[in-house]
This record gives sequence, structure tokens and C-alpha cells, in this order.
Amino acid sequence: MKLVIAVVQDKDTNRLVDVLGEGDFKITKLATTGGFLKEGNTTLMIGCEDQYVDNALDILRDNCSKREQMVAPISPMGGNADSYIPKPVKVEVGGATVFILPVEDFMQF
Ligand code: 2BA
Repeated sequence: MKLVIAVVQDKDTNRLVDVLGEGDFKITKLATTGGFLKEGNTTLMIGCEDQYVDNALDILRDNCSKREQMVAPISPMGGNADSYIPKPVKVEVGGATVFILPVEDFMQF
């Protein structure tokens, strides 16, 4: 068994959860925050048998979009904040950041 942990954008979550549910995947949805943008995102925990991992990855791939986002950088340390004009930079966020972990035991009581 594997635990697939996927960090996805909030905008993709509803569709993703629906499609995973249609595929009989069991999911736990966590409200999380990205360390860089400090904005909300969603982390899905999907526990499944090894032979279904590729199917879960296909669903993630097909339902998570890449989006560009502008970020205002923080003023440089020690610099003159008065003359500093923050220039927003573009970052590409998503589709999904996925971790696949082996599950040693799975129990439900
Ligand atoms: P955030 O940490 O808010 O990052 C959002 C996007 O900002 C990232 O998109 C990446 O394009 C950019 N970014 C992140 N750190 C950066 C840095 N130090 N310098 C420049 N740009 C940076 P994604 O890579 O698609 O990541 C989306 C979200 O997935 C992340 O949100 C974070 O919540 C999670 N994530 C990504 N990599 C991770 C990792 N290695 N471990 C844990 N969570 C991760």
C-alpha cells in the first residue's frame, strides 16, 4: 500500500476530489498553506494499493493546472527601504506536488 500526498491549488480541488471519488479512491483533504506564497492550498492524502497509484497520478495530472502568479518581493535586508521599489515577479504554481510514501501498516478500528 502507498500513501500519495498531493499539494494542489484550491481552484483544482473540487473537480479533483470528485474525479478521485468516482475512481473509488479514499481521500482526506487538508487545508494547508504554501511556505513561499503564504497562501492557502490543499493537501490530499490518498491511501491506495500499489497497483492503483498510477491511476491516481493520471487523475492528478489531468485535473491540476499550472498557473502563473505575481509575487511582490520583500524589501532587501539592510537596503534603503525608501528608494526600493518592489517589482513583482512571476512564479509558476502547480499543477500538483506529489509525494509517494510506502505504508507499513494500515488499520481502522
Ligand atoms: P508555495 O510554497 O506557496 O510555492 C508556490 C510556488 O512558488 C511554487 O510552486 C514555486 O513555483 C514558487 N516557489 C516556491 N519556493 C520558491 C523559492 N524559494 N523561490 C522562488 N520560487 C519559489 P510549486 O512548486 O508548484 O509548489 C506549490 C506548493 O506545493 C507550494 O506552495 C508548497 O505548498 C508545496 N510544495 C512544493 N514543493 C514542496 C516540497 N518540496 N515540500 C513540501 N511542499 C512543497
